[in-house]
Amino acid sequence: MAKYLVTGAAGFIGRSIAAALLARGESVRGVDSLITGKRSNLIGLEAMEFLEGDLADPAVCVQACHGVEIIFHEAALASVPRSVADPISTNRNCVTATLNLLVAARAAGVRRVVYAGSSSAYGDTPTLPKHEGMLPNPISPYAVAKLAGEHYMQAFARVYGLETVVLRYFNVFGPYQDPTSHYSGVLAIFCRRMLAGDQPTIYGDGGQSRDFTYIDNVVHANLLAAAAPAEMVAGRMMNAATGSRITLNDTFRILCDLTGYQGQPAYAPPRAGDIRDSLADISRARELLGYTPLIDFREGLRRTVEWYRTTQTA
Ligand code: UD2
Repeated sequence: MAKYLVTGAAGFIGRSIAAALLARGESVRGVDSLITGKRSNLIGLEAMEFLEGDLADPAVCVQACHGVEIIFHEAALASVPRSVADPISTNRNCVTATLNLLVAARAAGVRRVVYAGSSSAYGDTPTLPKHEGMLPNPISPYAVAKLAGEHYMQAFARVYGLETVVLRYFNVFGPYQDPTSHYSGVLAIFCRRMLAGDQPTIYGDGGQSRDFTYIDNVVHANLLAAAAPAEMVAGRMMNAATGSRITLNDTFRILCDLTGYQGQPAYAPPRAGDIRDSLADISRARELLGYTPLIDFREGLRRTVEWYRTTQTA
């Protein structure tokens, strides 16, 4: 019987958490609809019990939660522009799926759920860094959907005593992030294109900034959140990030060095729903989890470029 359930286990973040758990010798079940997750991401995770299914179907949630003690809920339909194009699908895969999972988790006697929140909840307010005491201000359907999941987590902690912990991720990047979709994260897209000698496109003037967070830091935060005493973390929400930011223009220049790309970026109009600046205050995660980032942005980007260099053929 699996002790841990990882939802979205064939996706970028879920697969990385599952790998870390397996490396520790834990028993892990993974569930994924394979809508955006990829079967190839399961290579190396053969010790994980894998269930293909859609959490928007309550029966799948029941099957996934059976016998489990702790859930890492990473399954989602990521991307702000995807949600602008199709808010119904984002709601189904982020909100309906999350509520179904919580209902099934409670019924199965699951002890703790660690939820992948999103920095998009803060919206486009000028205050930096973003701290957890700020009022949420979601401006895209994606941000609304991820924030609704946070509120469900907190409600299930208060009303049913489920130990839920929300980690608000800030622009996670690293190996296994899908670079092939128009809706992929910007660093995955840029790495792939620039390594292939193709021109990347910057939406807006490139002055927008992000607290890009290397995947190992987020995995670390999750493992800490699963292990922290309930009185410290149950029903709480905290940022998971690095606490530093960089603009897209500066990131492009670093990527030129790392990839050898010699051209200029193309510039296109800003995307609807986009946020200008994002930077986390990480003091709450430090205090509640003892979290400190393990890998800084430049080292993370170096490792990421190397991973794409060796795994992408075109
Ligand atoms: C949001 C969340 C992030 C995560 C993510 C999931 C914020 C601040 N961050 O990321 O935490 O939940 O959603 O999808 O809300 N861009 C280009 N060229 C490209 C692709 C993107 O210039 O080819 C720009 C894009 O317009 C944006 C920046 O790069 O200004 C980052 O875009 P992204 O899609 O990687 O992530 P973002 O910030 O929407």
